[in-house]
Amino acid sequence: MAHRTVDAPRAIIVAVDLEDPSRPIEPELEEFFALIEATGVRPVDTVVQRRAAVDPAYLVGRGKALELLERAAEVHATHLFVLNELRPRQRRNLEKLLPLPIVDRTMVILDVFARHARSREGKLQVELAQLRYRQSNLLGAGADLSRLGGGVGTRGPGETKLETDRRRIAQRITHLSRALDDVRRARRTRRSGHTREPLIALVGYTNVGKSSLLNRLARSDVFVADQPFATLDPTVRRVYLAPERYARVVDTVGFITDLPKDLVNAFRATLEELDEADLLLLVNDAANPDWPRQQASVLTILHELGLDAKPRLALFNKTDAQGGELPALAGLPVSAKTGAGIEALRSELAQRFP
Ligand SMILES: Nc1nc2c(ncn2[C@@H]2O[C@H](COP(=O)(O)OP(=O)(O)OP(=O)(O)O)[C@@H](O)[C@H]2O)c(=O)[nH]1
Ligand SMILES: [Mg+2]
Repeated sequence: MAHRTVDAPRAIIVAVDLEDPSRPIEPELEEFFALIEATGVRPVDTVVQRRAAVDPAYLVGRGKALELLERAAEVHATHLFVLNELRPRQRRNLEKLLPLPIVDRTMVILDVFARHARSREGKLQVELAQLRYRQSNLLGAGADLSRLGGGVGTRGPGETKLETDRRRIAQRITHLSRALDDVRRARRTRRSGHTREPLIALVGYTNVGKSSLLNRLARSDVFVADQPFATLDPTVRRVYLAPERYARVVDTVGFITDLPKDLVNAFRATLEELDEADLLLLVNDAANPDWPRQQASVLTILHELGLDAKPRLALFNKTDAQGGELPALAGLPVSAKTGAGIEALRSELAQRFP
């Protein structure tokens, strides 16, 4: 046993609950914990304040901010994580009050993306989104994740000390954009050589089991994990539908509520794969009581991507782990884990692509 342990960064989380009945805070907080854990940081305490509107100066009221300071010291927090969108003024004020680096939700999502990107295109897209976010939020060296060491942001673009020099950030952005164009051109050329087999895209909220379904359908071995954004790069597998009939099924990045704009833009090219799909398989997680909220976000994002007219088929995955009743006819029940419903799905697809 090692005597010296490297302590994982410890997060104190702050959130304002706006008491909007259409947006209960619990599922959003739970999702935030999962995102934070995926960056290697341990959530140790949470401070939630209910109020009608966020405080323009400190996000929470000043009194609550002082309480936050106390609690952060008590639990030996190393970072402050903020659930709500943080304006530059609120960030600056909180920075003055608390001796902790501040990390917002977009930065967390970007960090998870950076950890999981494997392809050259994926890596370029994430670094570009991180730099753009830093630029547009005027995050100075103080807010730079990569200087914290340990968990958050160690995969960020900061290794090259770019953060100290805005002009070099701009240059790096230009360089990355060009490199990305090259990679995309190459991908397009590759794609134009493809067969006329129908293209089916798995879409849905992160962690609903899209990659697991692909594996079930294609008997493949694509990476699956119980964490947000396990998949970043589009993966295509050939799937058997019926004798001598196959489709190509593409699995891609999952969606999340309030997907940061910089990320939607960064991943637009990847998501363009969806434009070419003949059918979208809309995957829901039947075992997650929060699925209606997740489904609503997915529909919003598809709308923003201009994909409203695309034929779709809704699926409810994880039916093996689901307790309550599913709304009748809302979608095809399947389980990637047990294989239940998979043959029904296969024949439904075969019917759609005769
Ligand atoms: N019980 C149960 N668990 C499942 C099922 N399908 C997937 N899972 C689990 O759900 C978690 C997420 O599965 P993934 O296939 O990685 O989900 P994904 O939608 O590809 O997730 P991202 O790529 O991260 O967006 C894993 O722990 C899977 O083992 C299922 O049918 N039943
Ligand atoms: Mg996946």
